[in-house]
Amino acid sequence: MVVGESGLGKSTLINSLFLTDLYPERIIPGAAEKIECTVQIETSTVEIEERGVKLRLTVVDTPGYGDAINSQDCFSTIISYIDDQFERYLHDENGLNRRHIVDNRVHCCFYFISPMGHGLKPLDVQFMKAIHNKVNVVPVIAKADALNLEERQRFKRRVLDEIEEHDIEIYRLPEAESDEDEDFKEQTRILKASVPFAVVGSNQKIEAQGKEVRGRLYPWGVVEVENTEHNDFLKLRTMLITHMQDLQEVTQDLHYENFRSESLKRGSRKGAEMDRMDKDKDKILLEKEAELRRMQETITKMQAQMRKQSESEGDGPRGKGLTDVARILTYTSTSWSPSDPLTPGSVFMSPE
Ligand SMILES: Nc1nc2c(ncn2[C@@H]2O[C@H](COP(=O)(O)OP(=O)(O)OP(=O)(O)O)[C@@H](O)[C@H]2O)c(=O)[nH]1
Ligand SMILES: [Mg+2]
Repeated sequence: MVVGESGLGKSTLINSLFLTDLYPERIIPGAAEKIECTVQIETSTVEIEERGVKLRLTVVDTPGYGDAINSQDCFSTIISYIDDQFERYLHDENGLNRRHIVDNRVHCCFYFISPMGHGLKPLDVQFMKAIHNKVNVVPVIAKADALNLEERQRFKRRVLDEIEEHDIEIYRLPEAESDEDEDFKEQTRILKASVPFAVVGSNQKIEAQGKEVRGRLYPWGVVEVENTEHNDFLKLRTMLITHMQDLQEVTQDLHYENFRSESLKRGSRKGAEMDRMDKDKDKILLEKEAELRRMQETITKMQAQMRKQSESEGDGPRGKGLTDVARILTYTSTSWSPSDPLTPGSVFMSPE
């Protein structure tokens, strides 16, 4: 995934990385349109072959971020996209067809930093902090041709210092294992030292020293994209390819686990709430039953007392007694409350 301010060369870098033109008919919006521009997430699948190994990647481009006034919308769209992929994976993992899960989780996010400022902008800090627990963030200094080598080094140092200062967790390349060959160890050391990668992208082929290269033509010469002396493009590409497995593992073990446990917690909180509601319902039902039982007992006692009374007055067992019960029952249903139980004595205090 590529994220960053608009116009920093995200789409161009994707094209340069995968030698494709993802947007051959793209029209770059004018300034007036750019204000309206919101994040539009576009995904494309690319197949790359590296030393005979075919890799299929999903590239997620987020054009226009940072140029819209409503930057919070940009944030939430990208964050929702990342969460959605986790959610889908979790759903598939819990489903029946677990063998054929398509893993569309975001394993790596190139975060583009403008070379024009003095380091990170407040929005960069805010955004990186919002995603650093969800995805492997790889900071990238865009349009490195805007800086000379000295400025580039200074800028890199500053960005790293600010990342530390703000407790931003970026993706850390793992140390090479001791049994790896020396070349790989050296490569890892160089890659580690190059973070944040200062890159140049281009979709143009230019003639330089008799050969055609991807690059940018300036009056003073050509900046070659695939030249490690000119910029870190090749290092970024190497990092992505050689550490793809580690990026996936960190996503699985750290970011996805975070998401999964959060989602379980959310689920169990919901479950506990439902349990509590069920218990409350049971309690109310029990109270109602006890209430009914008490009423029933009162009525039975009253009936017995009435029967006794009418027998002693010489009336038949039915008649007056029944009307009294009817009256009492009406009374009971309107004014009886569990805290104010009627005693048979008070019931017989007939208003007449
Ligand atoms: N100088 C310089 N210009 C570049 C570089 N990469 C891209 N550009 C130019 O910057 C402009 C914007 O490039 P895009 O790739 O469209 O930028 P984006 O980040 O995708 O922009 P949005 O999609 O609007 O977010 C184009 O004119 C590119 O040619 C670079 O490394 N150096
Ligand atoms: Mg773009």
